[in-house]
Amino acid sequence: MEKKWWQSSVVYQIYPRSFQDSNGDGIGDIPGITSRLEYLADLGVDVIWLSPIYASPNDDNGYDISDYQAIMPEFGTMDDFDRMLEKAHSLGLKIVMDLVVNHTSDEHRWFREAQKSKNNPYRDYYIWRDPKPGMTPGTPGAEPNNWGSCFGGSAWKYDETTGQYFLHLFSKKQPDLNWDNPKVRDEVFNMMTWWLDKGVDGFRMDVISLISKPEGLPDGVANNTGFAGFDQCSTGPRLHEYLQEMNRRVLSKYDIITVGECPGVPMEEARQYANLEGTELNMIFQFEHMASDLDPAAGRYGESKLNLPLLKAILNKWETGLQGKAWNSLYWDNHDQPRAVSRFGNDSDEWREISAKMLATCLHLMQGTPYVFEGEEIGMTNCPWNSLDEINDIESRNNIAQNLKKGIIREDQVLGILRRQSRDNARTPMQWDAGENAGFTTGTPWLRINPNYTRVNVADQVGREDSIRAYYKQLIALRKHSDLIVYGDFELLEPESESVFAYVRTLSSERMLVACNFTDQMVSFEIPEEFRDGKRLIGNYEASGDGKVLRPYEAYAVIVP
Ligand code: TEU
Ligand code: CA
Repeated sequence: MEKKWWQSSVVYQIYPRSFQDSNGDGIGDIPGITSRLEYLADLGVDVIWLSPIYASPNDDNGYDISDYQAIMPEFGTMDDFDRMLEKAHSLGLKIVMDLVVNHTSDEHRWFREAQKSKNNPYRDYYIWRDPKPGMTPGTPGAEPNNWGSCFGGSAWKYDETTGQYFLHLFSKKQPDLNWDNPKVRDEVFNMMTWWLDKGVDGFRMDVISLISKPEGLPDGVANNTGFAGFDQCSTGPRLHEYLQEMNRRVLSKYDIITVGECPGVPMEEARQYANLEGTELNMIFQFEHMASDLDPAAGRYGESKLNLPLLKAILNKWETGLQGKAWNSLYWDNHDQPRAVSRFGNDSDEWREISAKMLATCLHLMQGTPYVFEGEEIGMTNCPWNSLDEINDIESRNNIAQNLKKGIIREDQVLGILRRQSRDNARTPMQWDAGENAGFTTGTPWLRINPNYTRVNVADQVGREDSIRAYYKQLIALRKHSDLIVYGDFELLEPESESVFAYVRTLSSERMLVACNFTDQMVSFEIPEEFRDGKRLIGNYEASGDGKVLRPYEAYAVIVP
């Protein structure tokens, strides 16, 4: 396999709104990021993925863009961006932008124009349809099909001015772009080229799997959570054509990293999106493991419980299914998901540090490019929300309301679901120290700061050799000097075990065993004979065990030449 720099890289995701405020308005910003670049360089990551920083009315916190070539005023100026980019590059850090082109904000100039009339030159930048024949426009049932928005309700909004509906798979203020229109593709490709010519090092592509809509926009299979349409839109008829055109006209001209966010994409499609010939993207985020603990009837905003055999089966499927055919990404969480240590580990004071290190060992020693979400490296946890009023996230608020209305959940379940599942668990401000507002802001933070910031913060961990952050540094450094970790084949051991996640990596004669205990109990795990006298690469307990058991949340890696 031809080696590429992004295959041995580690990516760190910043949610700018919550990372570091520099001017006391309680909102993270670009100068704040610039002031923390040395912290990231010291961690050893190679690439920083910035969630959107473009002009936006923030209906979906920046994923609703009103100008792709302007910086959101709350985050700073284009000069601030240029200074950050230059300093990042001087520290050997690459900057990846979040490309959100399945939809724009309804405040984008294009949509403002499109809304004016049916024959406006920008009308066909978006997806407009007449009301269902015989139905009263604007009333339930008159929508062009049964598609639901990911944020609750119908995926269609009626526009009185022109008597038509427009499609929005996300919020009403995020109208979907019409990628079948070559003018839209030209606009997007020109914008991408503009950012790449400024020196950015790649793109994370927001729901890129949804940009090609099916002919005739047929009804989808309505599921309990109401979001029909995903099944129809995921990897639509011209998706690969559009990505290959994007690659030909833009991506192939630069030495960059690209990752597509692809909810609902099956293996055979993923092999095409992330093929090793490089005709589309470098890699994708698959989502299957993100549903491994969910109740299918209620979806994201219902009850959830870790199912380790299922989680292992899914990760094994993606490790072996892409091996030698396409490149994998590895992640436990991001700005849309609950915090990893709360969801897959144990966020009690007793077990938080050891289980966070176990999760990091399990993920970072698999095959693929690992992603670290801001705060994951210090074991930040879900937040003990007191009420729905504290929640900012449009998806949480709308889906909880919808599930309550449909009787899928009860009122007395809401707080527990928010504390386990809300996207805001990932969006509480970064915990830098035990001082005022966790060192995030001198003002009033835009979102509640997790009260455990006095115990979980960067200052407590930088310089402490047994900290989670020090462990992440070790893991990240390992990847830099090991083709076995980057390219080795993956083989799952003990698939049925409900407590142990163990696997072997192989590259020519070198083999590595990784063993992880996902429970707070001591469990039996006989180290395979061939690894008995192997060299311990890393472990989250001071000394190695006896090779017959795994202590609570124990993780280690052993290598044999
Ligand atoms: O998320 C896409 C997506 O599928 C979301 O539904 C996400 O996976 C979901 O929140 C999980 O429950 C992307 C962005 O990451 C997200 O922040 C945006 O809200 C969304 O697209 C629309 O741009
Ligand atoms: Ca600020």
